[in-house]
Order: sequence, then C-alpha cells, then structure tokens
Amino acid sequence: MVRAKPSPAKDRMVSLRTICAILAGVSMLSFGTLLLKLPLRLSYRLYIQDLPAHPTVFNSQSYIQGPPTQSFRDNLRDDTKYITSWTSAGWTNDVMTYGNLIYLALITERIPILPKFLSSHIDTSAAPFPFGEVIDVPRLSQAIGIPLLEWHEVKDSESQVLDDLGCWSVWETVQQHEQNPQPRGSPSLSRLKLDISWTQTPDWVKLTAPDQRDSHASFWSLAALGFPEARNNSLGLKNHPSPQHQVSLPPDDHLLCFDYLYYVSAYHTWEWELDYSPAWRFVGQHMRWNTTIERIADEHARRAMRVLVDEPTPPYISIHVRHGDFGNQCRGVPLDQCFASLSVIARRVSEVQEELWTQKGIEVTQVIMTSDESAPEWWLEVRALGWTWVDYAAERTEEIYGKWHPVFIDAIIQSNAAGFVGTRGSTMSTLASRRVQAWRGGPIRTVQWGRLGADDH
Ligand SMILES: Nc1nc2c(ncn2[C@@H]2O[C@H](COP(=O)(O)OP(=O)(O)O)[C@@H](O)[C@H]2O)c(=O)[nH]1
Ligand SMILES: *[C@@H]1O[C@H](CO)[C@@H](O)[C@H](O)[C@H]1NC(C)=O
Ligand SMILES: *[C@@H]1O[C@H](CO)[C@@H](O)[C@H](O)[C@H]1NC(C)=O
Repeated sequence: MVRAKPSPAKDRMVSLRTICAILAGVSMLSFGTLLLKLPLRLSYRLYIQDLPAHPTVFNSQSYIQGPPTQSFRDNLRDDTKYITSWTSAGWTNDVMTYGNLIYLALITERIPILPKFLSSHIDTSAAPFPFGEVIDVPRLSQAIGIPLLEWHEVKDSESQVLDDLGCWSVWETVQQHEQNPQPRGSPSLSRLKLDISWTQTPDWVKLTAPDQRDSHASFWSLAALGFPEARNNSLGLKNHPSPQHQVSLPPDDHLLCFDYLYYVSAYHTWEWELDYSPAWRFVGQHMRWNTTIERIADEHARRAMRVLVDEPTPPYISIHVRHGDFGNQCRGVPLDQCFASLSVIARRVSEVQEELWTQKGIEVTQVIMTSDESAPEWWLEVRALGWTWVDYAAERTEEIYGKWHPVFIDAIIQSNAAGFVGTRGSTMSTLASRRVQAWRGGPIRTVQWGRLGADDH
C-alpha cells in the first residue's frame, strides 16, 4: 500500500538489503578479516529486525500429491505430516484460531491445512471466504519458514465423498465445568464432507488448575499429542463414533486434528493481548494482508478522507468502537452510560495525536471511525467531531465485492493507521492495536467501558 511516509519496517528492510549487498561485495573481494566479523553482526541484525530466518519460497503444491482430490486422503503425501482444525466464531476470533493452529503446526513440525472463513456472524448466506484471499499466504509462509495449505487445495470443494477422520476433542476436556461437555462442532465439517470420530484429550491439556472455570488448553500439551509417546499413552479416553458412518477411529496421526483451537495459550489465558504472545509473535504479526484486498481498502479509505487522485494517502488515526452484542455485558447499566461516549473516545484520540506529534513529529488530523453501531444519530455525532468513515451503502461495497468486505476493509483500515484507539474486550480492537504497533510503530489506546466514568484516568 502506498503511504505518505515509508514505514519504519520498510526503512529497516532497505538497510538490510544494503547490508546484504555490502556483504556480497565483501565476500567477492575476499576481505578475510572483515568476513570473520560481518556474519555475526548480520545474524544479530536479522534477529532484531524480525526477518524470516528461512527466506525460502514455498510452493504449496509440492506438499500434496497434486490437484484437489475427491477424498482428502488421496492427496496427502506419505512422507509428510499435517495438522488441521476448524472454526465457529466471529471473524477476528477465527483469525486468532488460525494463528494458533499455525503456531501449533510450527512446534509440531507439521503442515497446516486451513479451512475457509465462515460467514456465521456476518450473513450465513455469504459464501465461505478463502484464507489466502484476505491474508497473503506466500508472504506468511516465507516469514515463518513453513508451507501452508488450504483445504480447497487438498480436497475438491465440490466433492460428494464423505471422508472418515479420527480427531482429538479439546473442547470436551476444557469444558468439564459445564453440564454435558461435548466435542465442538463447526459448519466447516459438513462443508468439507468430513465424518469425524472424536477422542477426548487427556485432562492435562487444560492450561489452568482443574477447578478453575476456564476453557484454555496449552500449546505444548496439544503438541505432545502430535508425537508418539504422549499419543500412545492417551488413546484410552472416551471415543465418539462418527455421526454418519458410525465408525470409531483413533485420532489420525498423518493429519493431526483438533476440534477447536481458539482457547489455546502457552502460559497465560487470553494471551493474544499480552506482549510476549508466541502465537502473535511467531505467526500473527506475519499475517499481512493480501495485496488485492489491501488496495481495495486503501481506495475506500482515500474516498472516506476525500483524498485527491494524485495525492498520497495521508497518515490517519483509526478508531474501533465495538457496540452491538457487547451491550449484553452491561448488566442493567443503561447503554448510554455503559458504552464510552464519543467525548471519552475523543480524549483518547487527542492522546494518540499528541504522541504522534511528540514522538514522531507528525501532525495527524484525519480520523477514520469503524464500528458495528447502526444508529444514524450516533454517526451524526461522529461527523460533528470532524471524523469520517467509510459509507459502505453509498460505496455499494457489498454489491460489488460481497458481504465479507466491509469487515475486512474496516480491519485493514484500522491496521494501516498511524495510531489507533480501540474498545476493551474486542478481539478486533486487540488485533488492530497489535498491528498498528508492530507494522507502523504507532501509538495505541484502549477505551474502558461498562459504567459511567469507566475510562477516567
Ligand atoms: N464492518 C465491521 N464489522 C464489525 C465491526 N465491529 C464488529 N463487527 C462485526 O462483529 C464481529 C465481531 O466478532 P470478532 O471479529 O470476533 O470480534 P469481537 O467480537 O469484537 O471480539 C466482526 O467479525 C464483524 O462481523 C466494525 O467496526 N466494522
Ligand atoms: C489475493 O487474492 C486474490 C483474489 O482477490 C487472488 O487472486 C490472489 O492470488 C491472492 N494473492 C495471493 C498472493 O495469494
Ligand atoms: C506405541 O504403541 C505401539 C503399540 O502398542 C508400539 O508398537 C510403539 O512402540 C509405541 N511407541 C511409543 C513411542 O511408545
């Protein structure tokens, strides 16, 4: 995406390229003493710059037999191990679930197979959306050093063959505090024509103490089930025959699979919000946008800010105000006191403006609002503050690109801002904050809510 100022990450890329060029020049000239010193310096720089340790370009087709097959198993290679899982929540939750799945693939040295995103929270009539049309898969793959596959590359999307598969159920184990814990389903399973026989995972997959009402499992306990010893010792737990063919299968070891990986952490619950989060650091931050969709988002942002054709996109501050079903958390507090008012949000915007000015010397006046709020009066107040937003109805975005695009474009606009203001407790805000910090080096703020004065500070 074209921006007014090159991002710091880009500057560092250029400096690395320069170093590489110098290094190549030096080695050609065979300056022995310099050669001894430079590789050390280079590897240190590689580390701090967070650049791929394996700059290989993967051709995902080399990791399956060939074009999609009727039965997925016919397309798996005998010399390769795979891992998969499914989703059933809001889009950002699902992005994090795939981040967790890919991180688990890294630590088990398996190739992840990613299903399409499901439109359950947008409009169930919208077709599932391929991961690679919103996330840049070749770039992600190169950055993390492993190939990635999508289910539609493995199994023909039109296939009528119902495949049997044995998988681990994590959900049944971590939901023991519920009445009748069951394996977690996903609409993906019927779309992919998979008939799953679930085996319950051992109690030790739970991250927190057995008596704690929490649903997180730990990465390494799940990873252990991808290796022979823990797998062998864990096959005795409850098995559910597959619902259609009624076959009982042990968990597959060629294609390791888990029912649901949203609630997975290394050390602490809700880890995507914490600075050291391995799923974010080793995977999530490398999930950059597919350039086609990023260009569409940039065009929308430019029109929202009324940027002239030959002008670059100016730096802007983005806001994400999460309302909608978050109102259910208000427990009797009237909504107008529970949700932060626009004046409270404006105070946070000023802080971000101030920090951009004092830390970076850039004056940012453009502010783009993204929200699931639908009340027209609220948007009029947004306008009164001098802020703008993408008018998806006027843009006819859904008609032109489909129902998924407003949420994708909003997420991209959030992440491409010079600074960001988000809503506490929203994963969409959490991911936008992390992206603005990591990709733009930008300041972020999180607005507290729940009662009048919740964001006082
Ligand atoms: N277009 C758009 N959709 C939103 C916005 N905020 C919430 N939504 C919708 O509500 C869903 C919320 O689920 P999720 O993405 O998992 O985030 P969370 O519920 O805020 O943690 C999103 O995926 C969108 O479908 C917004 O600012 N813009
Ligand atoms: C990005 O998405 C488009 C479809 O919009 C697709 O044709 C293209 O292959 C994707 N880019 C990459 C690098 O996968
Ligand atoms: C797993 O169990 C099988 C069958 O009992 C045995 O052949 C194999 O050696 C075991 N492997 C490990 C790593 O324990």
